Amino acid sequence: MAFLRKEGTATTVAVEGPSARLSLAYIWVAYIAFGLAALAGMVQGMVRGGLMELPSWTNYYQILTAHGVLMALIFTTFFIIGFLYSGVAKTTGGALHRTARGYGWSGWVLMVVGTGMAVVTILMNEASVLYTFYAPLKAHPVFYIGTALVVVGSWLAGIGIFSSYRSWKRLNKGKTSPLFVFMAVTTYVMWIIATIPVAIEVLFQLIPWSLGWTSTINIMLSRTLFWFFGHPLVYFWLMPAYIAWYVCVPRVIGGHIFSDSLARLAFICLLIFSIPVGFHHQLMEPGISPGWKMIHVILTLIVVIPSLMTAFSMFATFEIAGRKKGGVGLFGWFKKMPWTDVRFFAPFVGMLFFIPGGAGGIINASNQLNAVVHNTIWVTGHFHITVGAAVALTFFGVSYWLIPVLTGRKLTPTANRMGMVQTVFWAVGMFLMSLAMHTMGLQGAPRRTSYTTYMDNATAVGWMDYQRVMAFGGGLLFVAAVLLILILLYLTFYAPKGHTEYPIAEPETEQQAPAILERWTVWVGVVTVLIVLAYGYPILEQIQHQAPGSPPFRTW
Ligand code: HAS
Repeated sequence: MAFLRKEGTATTVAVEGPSARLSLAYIWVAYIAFGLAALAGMVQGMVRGGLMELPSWTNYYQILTAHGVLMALIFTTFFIIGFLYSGVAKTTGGALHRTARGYGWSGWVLMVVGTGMAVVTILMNEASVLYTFYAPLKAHPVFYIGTALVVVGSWLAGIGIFSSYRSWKRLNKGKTSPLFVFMAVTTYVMWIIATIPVAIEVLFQLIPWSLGWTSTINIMLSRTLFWFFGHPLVYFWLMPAYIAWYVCVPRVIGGHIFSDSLARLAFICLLIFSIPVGFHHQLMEPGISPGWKMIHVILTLIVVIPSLMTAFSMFATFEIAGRKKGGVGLFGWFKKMPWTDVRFFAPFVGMLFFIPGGAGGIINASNQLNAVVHNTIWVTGHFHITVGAAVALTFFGVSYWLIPVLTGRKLTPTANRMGMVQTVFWAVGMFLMSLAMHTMGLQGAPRRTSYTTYMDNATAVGWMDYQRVMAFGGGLLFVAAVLLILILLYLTFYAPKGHTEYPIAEPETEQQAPAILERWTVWVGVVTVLIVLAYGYPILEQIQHQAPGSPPFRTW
C-alpha cells in the first residue's frame, strides 16, 4: 500500500498512515461486498420481474441470500467500522494508538474469515436461508460459524474504539469527549448489547441444531432473540449516518452543529430505546401476548423521537448556515446550500428519502396497519428507502471525501461531478424500485418470492407491471453501483496527491454538554432495566412453555 503516507511524515494529515490503512482496509472490504451484492440485487430484480431466468446451477433464494447477507450485514458493518475508526482517529489527534489498531486489525481478520465462510456456504448452495437466517430453515454449520466470527470480530473492533476513548479521557481529564467520539462510543455500546442475543441464538440454538447435536429448535425463542438484535441492527446502520449528518455535513455546508448537547441526547435516546422494541417485527406472530407487543410498540414510537430531533437539528443547521450566507425570506437560505458538492448532495438526498422511510416505519409499527403490510413487499420497499437510500447515500457521500483523506489524494472536480451523477442514478433507481415495492405490497404482493403469477391469478398478473418497474429501478441501481466503485477506485489509486479535508464541524455556540450524558454506567443500567422489563418475562415464558421444537428444513 505504497500510496499511503508513512507514519509520522506529516503532522497536518487528518488520519495518519497506519490508522488510515486500517480504515481503508475495512472500507474496501465493504465495497467489494457491496459490488457483489449489487450484482445479485440486479439479477433478482430481473428474475422476479420475469425478465430473465436463472441457469439451473443457481436459484432465486441463493441469490437473495447473497444479496441480503453481503449488503445488509457485510457492507454496512465493515463500512461503519472503517468510518468510525477514521473519525475517532481524526478527532483524538490524528492517530489511533497501537493497541487500538491491534484490536482493529484482529477484528478485521476475524470478520474477513467469517465473511469468507458465510459466502462460501452460500455459493455452495448450502445456506439459502436469507439474511435473517430464520429457523426452521437450516444452513450448513459453517455459515453460522462464519456469521458468529463476523460478530466476534466486530466486538474486537469495538474494543479498539473503547480503548481510544479511554486514552483520550485519561489525557483530557474532566473534559467532554469530541462529539464524533461520543457518538462512536454510543453506537458501539448499543451494538455490543444488541449482538449478545443473536450470539446466544447462533451459539446455543442454531449451531448445535445444524450440527445435529440437537434434533429440534425452539422457533419462537430463536426469532425473538433474532429481533432482539435485528431492530437495533437497523440503528447500528443509521447512527453512523447520523454522525455524518450531525458532525460532517454542517462543516461541508460551511455551517455549525446546531446543538452539541441535543446531538448527544439524541444518541443516548437511540441507545436506550432502539433495543427493547423487537416485537414490532413479530406483531403477526402467535405466541407473544398482545400486551407485550403493545409495550414494544409504545417503545417503538418513542424511538422515533431522536430521529425527529435529528430532522429538527438538520433543518436548523441548514437554515442558520443559509441565512449567514445571505439567504433571505422564508426559503432563501435553502438556495444557499452547496448543491453541486457531492459531499452534501448525496447525504441530503438520503435525508429526503428518510422522510417517507420514517413515515413508513411508523405505519409498520402500528399493529393494525402491520397486519396489512407484514410479509408483503411493502416492507422490502421500506428498508430500501431507509438503509438502501438514507443510510447508503450517506455512506457514499462520506466515501467521496473519506477515501481521498485516507489515501492522501484529492477529490477532483471530475470525481465530484461523477459522484453527483452516481447519486442521481442511485436516487432515481431507488425511487422507482421502492415506489413499485410499496404499491405492490399494498396490493398484497408477498416479499421474498421468485417470479410467479400464481397460476395466472388475476391479482398477481396485475402486479407484473410494477415488477418490471422494480427490475428497471434495480438496473439503474446496478449502474450507479458500478459507477460508484469506479470512482472509489480512482480516488484510491489514481486521483492526484493532495489535501482533502476531513470535515468536522464545531457547535454553533460554545456549550458544555451535561456531564450526565457521558455517564455510561447510568445509561447501560437504564438500557438493562428496560430490556429486562420488555423481554424478561416473554423470554422466560418462551423457554418454560415452549411448543414442540422444529426439525431442520431445507426448502431449496
Ligand atoms: Fe424499519 C422493518 C419500524 C426505521 C430498516 N425496517 C424493517 C426492516 C428493515 C428496516 C431492514 O414497526 C425489515 C426487516 C426484515 O427483513 O423483516 N423502522 C420502523 C420505525 C422506524 C424505522 C418506527 N427501519 C428504520 C431504519 C432502518 C429500518 C432507520 C434502516 C436503516 N421497520 C419498522 C417495523 C418493521 C420494520 C415495524 C417490521 C415490518 C414487518 O411487519 O415486517 C423509525 O425509527 C423511523 C423514524 C424516522 C423518522 C424520519 C425522520 C426524518 C429525518 C430526515 C430529515 C430530513 C431532512 C432533509 C433534514 C421519523 C431525520 C431536509 C429536507 C428538506 C425538504 C429541506
